[in-house]
Amino acid sequence: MAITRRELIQGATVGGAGLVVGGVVGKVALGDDSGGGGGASGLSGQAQKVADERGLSPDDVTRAVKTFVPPGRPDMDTHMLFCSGGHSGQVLVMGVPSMKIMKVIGVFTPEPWQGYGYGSDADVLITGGTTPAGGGISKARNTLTWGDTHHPALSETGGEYDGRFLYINDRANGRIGMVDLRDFKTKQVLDVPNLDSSHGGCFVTQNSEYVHISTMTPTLTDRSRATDALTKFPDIMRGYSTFLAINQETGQMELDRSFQVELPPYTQDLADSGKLVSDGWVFINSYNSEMAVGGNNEGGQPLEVGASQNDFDMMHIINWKKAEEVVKAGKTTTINGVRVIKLETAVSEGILFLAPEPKSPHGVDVAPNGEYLTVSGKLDPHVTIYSFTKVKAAIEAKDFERNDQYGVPILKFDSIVAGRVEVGLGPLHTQYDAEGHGYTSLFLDSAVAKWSLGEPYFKGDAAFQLVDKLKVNYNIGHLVTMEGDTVKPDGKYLVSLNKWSIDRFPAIGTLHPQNFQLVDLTGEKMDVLSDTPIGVGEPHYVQGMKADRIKAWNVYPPGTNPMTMKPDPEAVEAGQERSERNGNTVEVWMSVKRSQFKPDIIRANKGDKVVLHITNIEKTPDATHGFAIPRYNVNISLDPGEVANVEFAADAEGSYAMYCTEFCSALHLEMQGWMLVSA
Ligand code: RUQ
Ligand code: CUA
Repeated sequence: MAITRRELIQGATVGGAGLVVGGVVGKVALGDDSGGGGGASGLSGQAQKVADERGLSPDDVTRAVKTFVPPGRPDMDTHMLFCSGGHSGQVLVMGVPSMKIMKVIGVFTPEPWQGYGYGSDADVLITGGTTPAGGGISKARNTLTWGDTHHPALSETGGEYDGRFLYINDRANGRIGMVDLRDFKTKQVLDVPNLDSSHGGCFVTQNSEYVHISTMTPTLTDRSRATDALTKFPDIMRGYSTFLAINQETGQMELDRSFQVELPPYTQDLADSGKLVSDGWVFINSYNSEMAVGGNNEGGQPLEVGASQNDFDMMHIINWKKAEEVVKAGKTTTINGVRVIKLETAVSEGILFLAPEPKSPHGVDVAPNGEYLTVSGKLDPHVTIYSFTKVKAAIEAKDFERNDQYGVPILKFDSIVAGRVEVGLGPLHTQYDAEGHGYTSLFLDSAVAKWSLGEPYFKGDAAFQLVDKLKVNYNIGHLVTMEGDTVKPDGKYLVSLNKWSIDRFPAIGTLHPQNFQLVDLTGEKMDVLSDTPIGVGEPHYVQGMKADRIKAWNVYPPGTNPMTMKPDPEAVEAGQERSERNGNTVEVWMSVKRSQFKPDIIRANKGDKVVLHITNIEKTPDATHGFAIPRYNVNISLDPGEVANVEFAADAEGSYAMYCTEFCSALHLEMQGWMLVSA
């Protein structure tokens, strides 16, 4: 049974193409239940009857056929979305075009089904989650019970997704998590020094040398100066662009190989990595270069007014390859456990430059060829497209307008802009297809604008033109095209991430779900294929990857600890189970399989330390077992082959019926045992 299924799943990723082509799809698409006949022009027989009964128009039927995934055809979800779960602190994995949620991955909050966050050694929320050096308030952060997952960043090789790791930042608390795509589990939560918050600055460099994360609100690195923080804001607050070095084997971020570039205390916002011609550079847009601090209750202006004074804010342009050399040369200062290139050094070494961006900018998105950088102005109906070639030439020629108050050179707007396109109201984010189109979300218009880039994609009058506009429902924030952040977008679909849904779903209370709209990009006009309610968090941003890039393990080799993906020294095989008492420590080596725990009785005295090493000795995929101890908040999940180590104090006496939380077999309810804690 299991082998058949595995073959099917492998068929989906390896040999799936054979299933898709040929007569199978043709027959289903035409809805001919007799298995023959049926014309490409329309429906026949029963399919037409059903469409009529349900009041479906021919367009509805076409959309349904484009998105329907028949039972048992996993290969037909050609792409996978990795979605931030917003305030849920989790990541959602969804299939495209089905738009079905396949997985919820706990990152910054516990995920009960997978036993994530309940005290096993796989619980990086408790055992990790702080910087080795302590990021100032790490202890307080350890008690955090939520995070705001924001910008997912899939690892890349040569600017293409490689299906190895996923990084995601915590907007609220300046942390970053790493999900291992071998088993889709979170392996690291890092509390990034000198970052109190972060927004859209999370991405990987072209070959995943680094994952980047930058401050949003500037940081008070000397926490003892809170009283002066707002009055001496320009002097004592700073931004930080962080390059976290990635271990290529494990995906772990290694702080001792990482560095930061200190930035002016503007509010650094969205960021993106250079690619191909611009590899080695990063771009961070900012707002509030006015350095407004609010204070409407202390005689000041509201922040929204103070931060909207300037006609231009500043895009930060950082040469990270050069920064790497400066770090190697030792020209850094260690602040809170990380090497920092101070602002003066960044200027004198030619690492940091600024470029004017119009009207409360949002988003900086690098085109697939690395040449174009698109910035939106939230208060400007245009997108501005910069040319990297021009940026580089201006830097080399030292063609600067002036320096800002920190001495950072500001490039001349007119000498680096390639084009501007009037797209509509409230432009935010841009994605691309492979043919040289940009797709920009318009928050105020509730629309997606499709427009053309310049050469080599479009020449002369055809360049920088609005091509199409699509209404979405409603208030779009981000949007994503498949592989749209890479050098090779796979532009068949776009997903519009809408903040509001108002009337799109049945009434389910005063807070409506957010709405992911799947958009077909293959026709001349963009077309909305489906609405998908998302009732979790505020799913903020998403990356979409070809499904066949995922090389997830089907089952762990026996005795694997997911934290290392290697054999766990405490793993047991059948027959090796035992318990030992050593002073006040009770240590148990337990196996689990259908349908028993062995040993199934644990005896402890009140005050003992209990250490459990639990091995799921099953080899069959999906033969997962849970292990829960009521009232002790112990809730572990063990996939076949997996080992978990748990430690807790037996501090409450009584008899506790441990049980398997997974409906694993006909005798699942009998998969139970006792923990007896005596006075
Ligand atoms: S950024 S507003 Cu991802 Cu638009 Cu948060
Ligand atoms: Cu194991 Cu239920």
